[in-house]
Amino acid sequence: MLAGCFTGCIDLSLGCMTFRLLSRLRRPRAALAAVSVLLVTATVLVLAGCGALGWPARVDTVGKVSFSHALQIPPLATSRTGAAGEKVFDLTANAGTTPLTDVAATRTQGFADAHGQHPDNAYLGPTIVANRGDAVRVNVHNRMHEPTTVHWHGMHLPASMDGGPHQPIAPGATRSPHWRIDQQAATLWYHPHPHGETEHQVSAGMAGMVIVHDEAERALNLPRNYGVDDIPVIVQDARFDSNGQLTTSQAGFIGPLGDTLLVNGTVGAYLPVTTDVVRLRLLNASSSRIYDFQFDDKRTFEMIASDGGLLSQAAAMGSIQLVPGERAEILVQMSAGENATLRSTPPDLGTEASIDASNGGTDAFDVLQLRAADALKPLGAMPTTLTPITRLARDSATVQRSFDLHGFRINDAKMDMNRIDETITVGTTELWKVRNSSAEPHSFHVHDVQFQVLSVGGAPPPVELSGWKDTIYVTPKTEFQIIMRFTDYTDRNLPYMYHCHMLMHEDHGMMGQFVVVEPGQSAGRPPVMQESRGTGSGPRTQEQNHEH
Ligand SMILES: [Cu+2]
Repeated sequence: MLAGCFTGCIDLSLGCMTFRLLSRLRRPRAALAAVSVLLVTATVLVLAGCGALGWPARVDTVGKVSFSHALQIPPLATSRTGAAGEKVFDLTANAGTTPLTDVAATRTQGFADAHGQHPDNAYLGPTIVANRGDAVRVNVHNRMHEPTTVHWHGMHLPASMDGGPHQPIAPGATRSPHWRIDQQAATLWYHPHPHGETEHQVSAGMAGMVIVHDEAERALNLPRNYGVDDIPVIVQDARFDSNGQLTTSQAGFIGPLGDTLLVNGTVGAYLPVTTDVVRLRLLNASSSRIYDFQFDDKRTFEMIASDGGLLSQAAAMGSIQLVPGERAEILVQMSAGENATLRSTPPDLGTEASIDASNGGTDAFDVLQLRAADALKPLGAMPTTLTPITRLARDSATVQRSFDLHGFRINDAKMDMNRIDETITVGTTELWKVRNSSAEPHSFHVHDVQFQVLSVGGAPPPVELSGWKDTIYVTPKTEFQIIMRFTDYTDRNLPYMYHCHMLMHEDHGMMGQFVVVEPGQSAGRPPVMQESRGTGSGPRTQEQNHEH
């Protein structure tokens, strides 16, 4: 047990705590002194046992959740028609309070529809729905007292519209990214991406869903009635202090882990079901936690879509594991009058037992109860053949790159906003070898494109990785080969990002930058950015800084 503590706690969690402390101390000498103190303290604490150290104890809420609150459904963002037929959305980024628990209103941050019924909303955000081919513009006005950005996770769009760390929105300012939706129907999402502040802002509530429709998806008999049979399921874990405020006080190597689940901002949520099939759009919007979703009665469900859209065939599955940032659409058959509980059982992190224990690998949760009405509206037979996926052939890749994930670094480098790490020529298909050479959990997310997984540790990918992906778990000591095609949107100066989507890792620099250039062009220079505030992740008071 103690040996397990040493591996699980000292190497991992302490490493991360050291990182956190270092990132908050500007003066190197002070940082060194702090680390020495920390190491001595750590030794004492380990000798005292692994119990109450700040790394998370095992969580198991199965059978303990009352399901007393109806699942909140994020409102649909309203839009108006702008110049040249643009579909224009107006969002605000807000700080405020939200009644998440019975203890007290929680200080949160989120997005609101400026013209919606809840213009001060400060947890999650409205769902943006658009069609393939739509020209969209999203005006994002920052009403907070801190800078933010809005990244369109999974969206294919120009680097200048991507909302990465190079596109900050200062307090009081508005940024208006606009682009044409040029990808297949999918469940995407938006969230802040300010360098060093992403974990703090996302875990305070800043996230929303984007649903893209297209003709191929509309031609299928799939549940498509938003909030009725087509349900956003935005899953986050949180930890509340005794005052009902969010805290990230307990963290493994993987990052902060909560003991309470929120679905669409609802604790203990149930969903009234009125149709014999429901489509759940599962989004893991947690900062660190990995879920393995399944039903209490072990019923199978049909997985119909991964990050980038529909699979070629519906896949009957008993469980689906999702890392932060990943999505899956599933169809669940329901019988009249029954209840079915979506759970998360201990995920397979592919790590040693001691590492599992401090990184959520032994945790279980009741997530969402589906409550079927006494009479259900039949939706008819669901399709099994969904949409053709053109496979990108391994030998079509003319460029190979390798990415080694270790510590909080990629290829032994920390994110530098002024350094372009990779230069990609437009029109090229590339094969990326992404390897986690450490013993700890990491993930990999690529902006701009959806990729296909060619192999996992040399074997063909499992069915859940058989479609279009933008985020994958990268199992320790395993190489994932992914293939992608860069078709357009060149900009030699403004980069896209690739990074671990465990937000604490990302904030600590586990990220790199690539530009897509014209043939023969070299990378330019990113615009000079002011140094990030460098506060990094971690617990800190989220001030209510509403502009009124
Ligand atoms: Cu990582």
